[in-house]
Amino acid sequence: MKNILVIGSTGQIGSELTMKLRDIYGNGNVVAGYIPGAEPHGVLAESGPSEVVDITNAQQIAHTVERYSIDTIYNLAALLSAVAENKPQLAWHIGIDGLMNVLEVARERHCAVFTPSSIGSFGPNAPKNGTPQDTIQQPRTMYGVTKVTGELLSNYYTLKYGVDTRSVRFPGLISYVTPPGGGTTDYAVDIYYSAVQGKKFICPIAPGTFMDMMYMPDALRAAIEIMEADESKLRHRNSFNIAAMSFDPEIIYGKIKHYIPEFEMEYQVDPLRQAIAESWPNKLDDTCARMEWGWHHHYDLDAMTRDMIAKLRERFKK
Ligand code: AKB
Repeated sequence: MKNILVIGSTGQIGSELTMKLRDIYGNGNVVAGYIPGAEPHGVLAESGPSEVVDITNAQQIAHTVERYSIDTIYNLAALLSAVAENKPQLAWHIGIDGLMNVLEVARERHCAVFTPSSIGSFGPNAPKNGTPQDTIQQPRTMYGVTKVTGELLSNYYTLKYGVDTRSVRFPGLISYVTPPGGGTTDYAVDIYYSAVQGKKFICPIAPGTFMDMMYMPDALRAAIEIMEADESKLRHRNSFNIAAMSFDPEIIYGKIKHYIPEFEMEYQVDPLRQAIAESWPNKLDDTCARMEWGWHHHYDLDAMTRDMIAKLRERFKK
């Protein structure tokens, strides 16, 4: 039985991953780590233990790992790409100084560590279509710089100290539960909220800009399956390309319009997000994840759209 600490448990991924981990490993065995001001609420607060764990505070991490005999840490603390571009020093402090704290505690107390990377770890010099697992990673954003550094640092701790570090490069994640804050792919979440609420969507990303995307249930499964994977079969660790679908704003708009014909969209391109999006791949090649640990996605754009619309209609009673 695992004892798990989720750092960043109230964020976009953490709020759902913590609950899924509790379903699998038991409510009492999954600690929701949070920072003051982002406390867990509702079922997340009531279903299991929670502790203040600021990733920039090594003592808080060590104390919680000790107190709950933690053996696995999901490190989800990060600033998303557009926010990180406006606060690069803070993005480094959380993404890399924070990761170093986690890895040091993991080394001393023999924990496995999952730290997500991203499609943002690639830059304009990587092949755009079918971006390979192992290729040039020269991002031009601070978000990407922290993601590549995080991949290398995690691999280093495995090679040097034998810490069991693993991760995946997440595409843009789409969910009806907790909204993302300050990412480049956020438009692909916001568009569903506008459609279901009967509002015209103002799209900040230009037509023709393709990015990888994934429905949250697939992303949660990936994070859990990579940590459960047979270590002897892994040739890679940090970090695996994973993919499910790739689209531009026109394609997702067309798909939603199929189910909500009156839906309207207009473009007002945000230069910062557009520049970031153009520097990222169009579509990753995730063959290595499929071969080494059996990764496969369940949701394509159509299945995701039907589910998102149904869940949001239920929420907004439309
Ligand atoms: C972002 O847009 O910053 C994230 C990501 C793709 O890593 N969703």
